[in-house]
Amino acid sequence: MTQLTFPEGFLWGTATASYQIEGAADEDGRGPSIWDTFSQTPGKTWRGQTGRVACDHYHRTEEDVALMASLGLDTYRFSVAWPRIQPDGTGPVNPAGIDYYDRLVDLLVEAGIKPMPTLYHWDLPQSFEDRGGWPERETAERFGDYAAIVADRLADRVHTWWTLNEPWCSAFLGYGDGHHAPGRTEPVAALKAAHHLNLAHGLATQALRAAGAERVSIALNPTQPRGDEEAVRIVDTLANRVFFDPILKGEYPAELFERTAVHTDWSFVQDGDLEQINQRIDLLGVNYYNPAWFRYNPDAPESQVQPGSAGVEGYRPEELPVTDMGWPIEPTGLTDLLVRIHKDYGVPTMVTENGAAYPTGPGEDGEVDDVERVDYLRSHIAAVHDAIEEGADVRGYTAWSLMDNFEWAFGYDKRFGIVHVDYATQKRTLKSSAKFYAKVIADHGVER
Ligand code: IFM
Repeated sequence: MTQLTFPEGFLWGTATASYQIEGAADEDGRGPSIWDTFSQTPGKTWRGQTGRVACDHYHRTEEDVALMASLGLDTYRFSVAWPRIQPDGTGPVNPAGIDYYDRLVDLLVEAGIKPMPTLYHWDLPQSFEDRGGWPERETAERFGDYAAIVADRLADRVHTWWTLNEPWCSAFLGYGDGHHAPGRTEPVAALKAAHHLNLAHGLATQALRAAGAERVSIALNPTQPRGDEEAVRIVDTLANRVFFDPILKGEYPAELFERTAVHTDWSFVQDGDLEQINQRIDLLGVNYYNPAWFRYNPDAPESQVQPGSAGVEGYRPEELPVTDMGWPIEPTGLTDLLVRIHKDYGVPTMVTENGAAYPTGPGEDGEVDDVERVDYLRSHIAAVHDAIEEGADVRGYTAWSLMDNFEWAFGYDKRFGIVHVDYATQKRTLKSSAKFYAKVIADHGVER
């Protein structure tokens, strides 16, 4: 075994998201979000489960921050629920909502953990969706206002801000194949949503800077495509460069317009939008779980999730092991992705999510020995080290997730936590992976 040591200042964190852990869905003035509506719609989530109670983190915040401190975390990436701050998405601030995050930030700072809020992790106030949702420009504009409200209160203590989490999911799962809220299946709406999410990022970045934010970023979930050259280029354009290029270069790739011309002429991109989007960011957040494989086949129909993808078909190599999500395990994909972003865009990165679902629960002795997750984390942390060795400027690693939680359409069936949650009692138990991760943090490195 060789000990791989990380550069000084490299940060170790965990991440969660408001709707996945908080619960308290109707408390202290929180308004409904698209995920409340979607999860209460029959057939949309596993066993009709919702985030109404989730991990009850809203009432157990102190206990959970103490848990984080016991792991020695440098950072914690949580998300702010827009419907707690502005129950209708616009208009007056709900004092109890902003007070809640103010207290969370204080608790983190007291525990020596750098707070990293994400402003949007999918819980759009329902009132926006009632007026058209992300395909409407108004949603992006109001997001800028909301960012200013949150930053005004928290910016003095926040280490790094993340405007959006995985806008690909919001646009293409939310409005393309409909597996996520709001559950629409409209290709044009998905493309409009992608643009308005980019615009929302740009407007929020400017609002955050104006309020004195020190570091601003966005957490993307780029696909790491593998397969033949043609298919890889197309997927990269449609799924990755639709975000990378406007945010980091101020342009959309011409091939994106060509391949989606069957759906739209993109006239919803207004003069000046690309300048608004192309704001300086301090680093790029990269969420990575697995690569995806594609081949070019001129007869393949467009996949519903990705408008413009006609001619590309996905496949899965049989030989790779998979997690409980059925996602193949391939750590080199993370190295390749980080190195590629470094080479093509020259921006520092942070791994803002990485982890694996496994069902392991407590044994007779009460211990949760999730050996597969330990292997997954070990190999992927080593893959980050490989990327650094290859020249990528990677500033940190964030395990998804701190605790088991509401895994969207999969409900509570899939467990990503390094901390086990017994949903009947809300008891938290450190899994072997949490103990392993605490040692990685203490050693500032991992053995391979
Ligand atoms: O749980 C999600 C998270 O909300 C966003 N990224 C992927 C995770 C696992 O599916």
